[in-house]
Amino acid sequence: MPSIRVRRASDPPSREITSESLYLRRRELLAGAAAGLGALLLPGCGSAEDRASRKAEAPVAGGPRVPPYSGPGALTIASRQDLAPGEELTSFHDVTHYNNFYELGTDKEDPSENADRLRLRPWSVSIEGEVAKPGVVDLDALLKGLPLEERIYRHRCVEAWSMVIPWVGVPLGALLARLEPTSRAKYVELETLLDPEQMPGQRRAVLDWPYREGLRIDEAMHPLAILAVGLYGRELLGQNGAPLRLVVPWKYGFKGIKSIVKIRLRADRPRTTWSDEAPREYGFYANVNPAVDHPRWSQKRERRIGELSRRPTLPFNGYADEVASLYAGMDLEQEF
Ligand SMILES: Nc1nc2c(c(=O)[nH]1)N[C@H]1C(S)=C(S)[C@@H](COP(=O)(O)O)O[C@H]1N2
Ligand SMILES: [Mo]
Repeated sequence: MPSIRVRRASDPPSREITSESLYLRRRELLAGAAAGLGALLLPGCGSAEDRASRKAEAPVAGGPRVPPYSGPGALTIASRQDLAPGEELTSFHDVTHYNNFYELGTDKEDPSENADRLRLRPWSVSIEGEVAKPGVVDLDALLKGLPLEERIYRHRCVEAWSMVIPWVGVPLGALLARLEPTSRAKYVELETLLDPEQMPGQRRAVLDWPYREGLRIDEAMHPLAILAVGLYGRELLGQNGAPLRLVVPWKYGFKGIKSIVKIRLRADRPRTTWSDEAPREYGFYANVNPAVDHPRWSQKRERRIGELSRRPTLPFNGYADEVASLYAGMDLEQEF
């Protein structure tokens, strides 16, 4: 993030206030248009990959559900989610081609170009520290029996852009419970794969590899925190952190560590990559907070990828009702 230049789009004129019925009718029209577009894209033209991204090119607006997916890598999803009123999904193409994953390159298009270097199976995860049975576990065994849930979350990068992403994953809390944390476990530390063969970005000391992240145990147990294995109904692609990545929607995107190979329960707070790199710029908590600017840019507004205008950033990325109580009594300007 040191190399980021935030685009300064001129602020848009304030939006017209639309009555609810007008708004709902507009949603229906858009949903109808999206369905019609899908029907026109007949199979047989272009690769499956091409079709999938083209079909998703038009943002899915106001449809009650994420469009069903049955191509390669389709996941069996136990519970699906409706799209919140007024929310539009960011297109599959944008979600998979505008990425931050410095191990695969520092430009936004680099991760999608380098993702095929990752060997996603077999994949093992080292379970360490304050747990009943530490050890190295195969990923499929680790997740076995945990029903996959679809979670449509806003994603707010610290660089002041955002997306709406239909993740597929399991609650982090459910997985941690399985590991039987000891009473001394107060924090969770997560680590990304270290392998310059698969991750060419690690050949340069852009960051202190491997990428590390962490959460307080109560944050980790919060029902909104998930480990994602997919998005848009299908297995994660390498660029999004396959085969296992963290999603904590009320925090800046850099907390969402990708391609996880280690989960360590700890009594003390773990060091984390970005906060070690620039402690004044990236805190341990990294809760989305429009009242605390990044030292080099404002956090008051954000650009939703695929849209022209910028929108206000919401405290805790709009999840304050669910998560603000985790931080009761804390000074969020100091502990950012
Ligand atoms: N290992 C690792 N995890 C990472 C990053 C990274 O560079 N390396 N970038 C972070 C940042 S800054 C963001 S915004 C999100 C981006 O996730 P996405 O590309 O799936 O949208 O991943 C986060 N996780
Ligand atoms: Mo980010």
